[in-house]
Amino acid sequence: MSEGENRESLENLLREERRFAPPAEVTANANVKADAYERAAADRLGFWAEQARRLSWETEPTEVLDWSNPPFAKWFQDGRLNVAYNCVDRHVEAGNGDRVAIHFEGEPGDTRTITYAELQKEVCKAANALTALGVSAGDRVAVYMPMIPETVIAMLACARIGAPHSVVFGGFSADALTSRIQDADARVVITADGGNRRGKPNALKPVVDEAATRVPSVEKVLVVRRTGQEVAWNDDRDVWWHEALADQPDTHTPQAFDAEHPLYILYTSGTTGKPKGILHTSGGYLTQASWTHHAVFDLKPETDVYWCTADVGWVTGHSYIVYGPLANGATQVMYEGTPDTPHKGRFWEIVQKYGVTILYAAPTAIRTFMKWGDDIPKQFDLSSLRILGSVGEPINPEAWIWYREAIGGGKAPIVDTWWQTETGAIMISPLPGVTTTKPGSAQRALPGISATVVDDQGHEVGNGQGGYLALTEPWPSMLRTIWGDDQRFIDTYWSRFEGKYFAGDGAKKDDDGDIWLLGRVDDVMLVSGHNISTTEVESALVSHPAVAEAAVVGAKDETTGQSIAAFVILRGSVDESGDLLSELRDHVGKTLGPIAKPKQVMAVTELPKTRSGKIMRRLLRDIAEGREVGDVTTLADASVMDLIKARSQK
Ligand code: 6R9
Repeated sequence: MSEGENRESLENLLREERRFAPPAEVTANANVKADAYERAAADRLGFWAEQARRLSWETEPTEVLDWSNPPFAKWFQDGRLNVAYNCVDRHVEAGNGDRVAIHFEGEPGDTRTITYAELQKEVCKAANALTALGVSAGDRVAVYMPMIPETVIAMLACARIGAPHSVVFGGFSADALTSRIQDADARVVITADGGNRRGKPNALKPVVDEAATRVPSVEKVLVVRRTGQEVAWNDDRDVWWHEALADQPDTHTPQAFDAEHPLYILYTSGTTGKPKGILHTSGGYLTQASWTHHAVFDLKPETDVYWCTADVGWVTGHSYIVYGPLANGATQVMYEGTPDTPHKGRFWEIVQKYGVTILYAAPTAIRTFMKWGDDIPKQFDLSSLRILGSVGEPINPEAWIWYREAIGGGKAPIVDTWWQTETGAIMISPLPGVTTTKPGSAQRALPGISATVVDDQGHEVGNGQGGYLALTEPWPSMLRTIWGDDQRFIDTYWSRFEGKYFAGDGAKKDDDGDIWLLGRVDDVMLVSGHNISTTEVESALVSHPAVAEAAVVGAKDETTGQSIAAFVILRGSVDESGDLLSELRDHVGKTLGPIAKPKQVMAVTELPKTRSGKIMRRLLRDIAEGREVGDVTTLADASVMDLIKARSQK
């Protein structure tokens, strides 16, 4: 390797030796066993053809993959199916209409129980209502909703009539909503008066009103009444959801669509540039969403109670609240609000109340619970939990251990699932009945998935080395393109390494060949010629008992190129002092080596995060380099930056 190449690959700093074998009873009853890896390796396409048979097809596909025009994949292309039929009707037809599909828990404490039979009726009515509003197959529908059952019903109704939905986070601004409506050219928007957040109604309709004024092509706005708050009304354009559905029959004949028919567009902001409309299609997407949900969460639809705490506006909500679990006939919990309303034990109260067995949450939430302390989950009976999932960011080993001990009773296996909006479904994860887990590592590509770590030249690195995560074979739920921009699709994902998908994440292989995700490559720090991962330095900081959360960035430095600036949230009871901050620097030095020692450590009370809980390091870089703070429109709470700025000027 030349010096240049050497400089480009990530240093391998963190050592984590703890190991956890799967519990014997999970292994004995696991949906997917160790042999799946060998079967899939021997015949990858045959493996996916087998998984496609989990679905009900109107016309069974005979062809698995057409990769004759890479990177434009076609999966199961001569198959035809209806996605909503697969998620709802077939369970009713199989005699499971009385099974609960959704236990809804509103933030104010109101509840609804919706069986599969009831869900079918609602989806049919909504599909009929959309058709009556003039929506037909291929038309795009924007969905701007709180976390309520109507959101799921709206998405399934769109899928049922072949109208791709574009769900926009209920927290995004009118600007963000406007650009997404425009880009997808949606003429119908489904929204609500508002949702409940932090103990009060949070208005949504005014944001849609503003967007609709700016995009005159919006013809109809369908409005769910959730909070009952006052709304402005445009008689030509606005329609109440309950009125539109009231007149409609509760039956609807599902039409089959081609496997490659567009199912949805979901915008991902990335770090720069205009948001990318990630396009997902039907047959391959649903196959992988369904199979991964079955395999990774080991779902037993008759007995499990599953809860994914994500917002539906994030891809995690699409694949692991709507399409995967419902395709599998799961019973799930859906919660409208925030984890600390009305009290900090809300999540655990819900787990206890419904007997949740499988919980899927984000590291940001886990670190927050850790900061609030063990005493809170201890007040609830969490013994029903048997599988714990993590998604969205690398999970720091200390947070992983806390999750396992304080929430999982020291026995529930943790599945750290790596994937992206673009991948559509989980790609790298332990299997709960198979994998001996390692805190902080997503470990291994799932059966049927080909992932590896490559160097700057695109060559696979050896064990113990770092580089870039790449996917080396197409997969069923892969994005098909960026909506309206094939060239950007090629440039963004398929041009960095010949013939491979570039995920944009740094990664390393450990001595066993297991994969550790190291953060976005845009965030990697270059200190005196060494590429250092944000994840590893943050994990080292979080492993100090005084630290609850940490974010690090590389700031311009005259002598070392970049130096490491750390922002830490201290645990509740800790007293912040100059001594402690220098102790933290030394702690990182001892854990990872002197090269990773932060030059500055700043104690803060909040970190800037997106709605899906990802730390926005670019904003912290602005602070560390003393610049004006950049675009904050996708922050969950934009006021956080003022707090941090005020601290940094002290
Ligand atoms: C599902 C989702 C994708 C990016 C991805 C990576 C990070 C997600 C992770 C993880 C380490 C995990 N990411 N899961 N990093 N370990 N288990 O999050 O989709 O919002 O598109 O984000 O999130 O950086 O590239 P999306």
